[in-house]
Amino acid sequence: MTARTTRSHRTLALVAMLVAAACGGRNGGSSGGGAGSDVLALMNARGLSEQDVTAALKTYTPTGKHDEYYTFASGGHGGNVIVIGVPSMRILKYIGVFTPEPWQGFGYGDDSNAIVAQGFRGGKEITWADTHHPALSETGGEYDGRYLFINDKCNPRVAVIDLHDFVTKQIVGSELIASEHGATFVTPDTDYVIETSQYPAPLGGAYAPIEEYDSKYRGAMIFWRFDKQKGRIVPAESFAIELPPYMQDLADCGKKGSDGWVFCNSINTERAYGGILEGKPPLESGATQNDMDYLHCINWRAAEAVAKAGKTETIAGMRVIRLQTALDENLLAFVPEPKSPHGVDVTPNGKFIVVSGKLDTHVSVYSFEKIMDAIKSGRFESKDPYGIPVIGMKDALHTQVQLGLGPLHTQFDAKECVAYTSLYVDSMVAKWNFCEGKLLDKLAIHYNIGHLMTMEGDTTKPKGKYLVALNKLSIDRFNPVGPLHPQNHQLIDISNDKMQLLYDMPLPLGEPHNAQMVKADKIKPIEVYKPIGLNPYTNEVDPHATTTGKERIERTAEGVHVYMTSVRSHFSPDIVRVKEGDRVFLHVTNVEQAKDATHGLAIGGQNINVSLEPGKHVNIEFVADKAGVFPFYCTEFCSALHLEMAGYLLVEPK
Ligand code: RUQ
Ligand code: CUA
Repeated sequence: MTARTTRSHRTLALVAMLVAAACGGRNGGSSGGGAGSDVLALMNARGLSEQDVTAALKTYTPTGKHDEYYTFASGGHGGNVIVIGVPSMRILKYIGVFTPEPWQGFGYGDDSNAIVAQGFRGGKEITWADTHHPALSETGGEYDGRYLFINDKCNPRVAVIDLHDFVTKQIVGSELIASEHGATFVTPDTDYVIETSQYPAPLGGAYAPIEEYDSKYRGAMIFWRFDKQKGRIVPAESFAIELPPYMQDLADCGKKGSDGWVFCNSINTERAYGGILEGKPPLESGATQNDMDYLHCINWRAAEAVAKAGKTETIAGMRVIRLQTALDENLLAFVPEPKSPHGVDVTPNGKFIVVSGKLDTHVSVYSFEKIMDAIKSGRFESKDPYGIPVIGMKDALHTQVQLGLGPLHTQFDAKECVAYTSLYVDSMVAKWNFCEGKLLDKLAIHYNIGHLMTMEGDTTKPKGKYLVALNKLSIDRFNPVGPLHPQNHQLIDISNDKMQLLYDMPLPLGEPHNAQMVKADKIKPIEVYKPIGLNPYTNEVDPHATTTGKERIERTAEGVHVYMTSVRSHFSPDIVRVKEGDRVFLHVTNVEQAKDATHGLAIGGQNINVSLEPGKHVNIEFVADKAGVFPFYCTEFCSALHLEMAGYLLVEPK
């Protein structure tokens, strides 16, 4: 038998099996004609291999079928979040976060403007962000499906997205720090959302010459207190810990036995700051002189008590535990980590901390128990220049495993002790065993892998099954679209000993830094806003909500208040008369409750575009500063008479 006929036979058998399964055995034994040979012909015509066909069958999701998992991916410098179904890799939604999102009517005139404005810094309007790390809220170390957090690396901010309606509800930021990267990470019960500075600067936004880097520049880790009941961060109950001017990077919280601690890696413990034109080495070479940087081990529960006891100083409105206090209170110890490390990930059992050295071929697996032993017995090998005790590498290490070039991030399997690490330089995923320190399998992925995500793979109960490689810049992968390439998510089947690549998904937005994947049945979104008149930003019936028959226009000292309803297929009132210079308040309630009764309201020349999902109430405020005739209309194709769902704003000249 030739290789080709063997392949055909195996494929036929596979197809026959599938057809049999699908048709309840009607075409069971047929291995020659019918559906089987059609599929073979199709495979030949499209040049598909048996591998391709299995991959297709593992991902294809027929019309009307739902996906088993949700992915929440960062939209990179799109400043948003992308919701994707797994395994189909179909995009389900873009959630506007720091960046206005017209489809959601987010940031185009209604109450959401106030959310976007929460993200302005020092009076500057900022409407973009570099979103990196989404984090799902957890209860007992497992995803609870309620909230999603995401950070902005450029303008240090953290956003709260409520997953009951997939809407951004809050943005917080502190001028304590000038940039960040290590965010967002949650404690196992989401008591805190952690955000850590990256590029050191004087705390609170002051100026100091860069030559005073060692003495005046600092890092800080912010613990944003999260109120799960209200679904909001409480800045007044949040606090920070001052850190030395290293570039703190990613963090992960302890779990189970290590709950109460957070581990944060760092780069540039050399404290290089560049100066190419001033005769100094570029930052990148200055920052890679040492063989070791420092893994920061922080006792956040003890820090919380220190903050509660008032041993803080307020800087830029944030309560800060100064470095000396942190030392006096034993909140902080270092462990050496090789060499310009990147990812840090706590294993699901909470016993080990995995760190990848970007410039080292190993992953280092530290033992929480050993670290605690060293701290308790005061066994330190040295102190850093700021007096922070450093535990000896051998006193903390469980094992090191050589995986390949440029290891970055690690995720975990449902199978005991099994981990997956991205290898940026090799463009591979390594599967390995962190208990025994053994490499198990490697898979070449397309190119430039950064993060990778397994199903609930950073919780205490990973679900295995799929892994997504988040690859930066999809050179040569898809039809060319000019010099700015899409990014590429690759779906990988990890249910067997050998990993199998299943699917390439171009992502036409910013770098897909990181993602979280959660079992779909944990997410329970509402379908309409109830009761009618609900304001999604207060989660209460809006005081300006209107019911059918109560629509009206009232002129007050502040301006003109229009109480409007929308219903298929009209706005009422549909003629709004105001005078040039009037402040106009449009209070619009969508009084419908059918799932598909979404309207939109757009007004020409005013940059106003809001989304009116069933039951939702919005408040729009603007100044009618130009006399003229401004048609407004519904932007969602809501009915056969959708085009007729329109009205006029008439601004009479003064
Ligand atoms: S980082 S590619 Cu912004 Cu998460 Cu590692
Ligand atoms: Cu309402 Cu179109």
